[in-house]
Amino acid sequence: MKSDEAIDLIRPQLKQTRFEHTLRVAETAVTLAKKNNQSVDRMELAAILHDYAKNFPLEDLRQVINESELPQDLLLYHHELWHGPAASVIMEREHGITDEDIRNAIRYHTTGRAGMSQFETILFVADYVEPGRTFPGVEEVRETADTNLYRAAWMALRNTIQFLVGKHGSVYPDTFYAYNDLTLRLNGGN
Ligand code: DGI
Ligand code: FE
Ligand code: FE
Repeated sequence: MKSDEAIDLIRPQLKQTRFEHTLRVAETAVTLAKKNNQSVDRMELAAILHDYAKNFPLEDLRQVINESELPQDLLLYHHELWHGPAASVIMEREHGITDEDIRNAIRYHTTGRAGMSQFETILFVADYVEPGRTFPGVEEVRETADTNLYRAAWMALRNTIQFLVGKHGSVYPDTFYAYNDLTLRLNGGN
């Protein structure tokens, strides 16, 4: 799939503000891909597709997960966690996306996971720091992303965990696994 085909695919599925977010994520991810010698075209495609299922009815997302090989425990957690995994399945089944890096980047873009590839980490960070984001602390993560991709991902995970715990929410295990994995990778075991 080419990026203009991907844009035609997502545009009718997304609200205007979500579509604009997606274009900013793509631009940010492409910049980070260039800086880290990752494949620019594949990164752009992953970014354009990452929120494909974000505005789907929740019953549709639930059904996609139910009828897939995805872990069913996703359905016990916040519905915000459903659109990435669901999109990765739909892209493979209905749109012939077989590229593992692209599918994993889409699948794990919300939660992260232990052992994220550099490709996945770039989309994860780009989604967090795109210029439209105004989370508390985002500016520090944005600056860090320029020089230390994995530290930026660690900071984004830390902020998200703190945010979720602060509002007494649940945290999906993959988010903790991602945070712990990067803590060990960055600090060598502390
Ligand atoms: O789809 P976007 O808004 O672009 O961003 P996203 O896919 O990263 O969704 C982010 C929201 O999901 C984030 O603001 C918090 C929420 N969320 C709920 N439960 C969890 C979670 N995020 C993570 N990482 N882990 C959770 O368990
Ligand atoms: Fe998302
Ligand atoms: Fe997004």
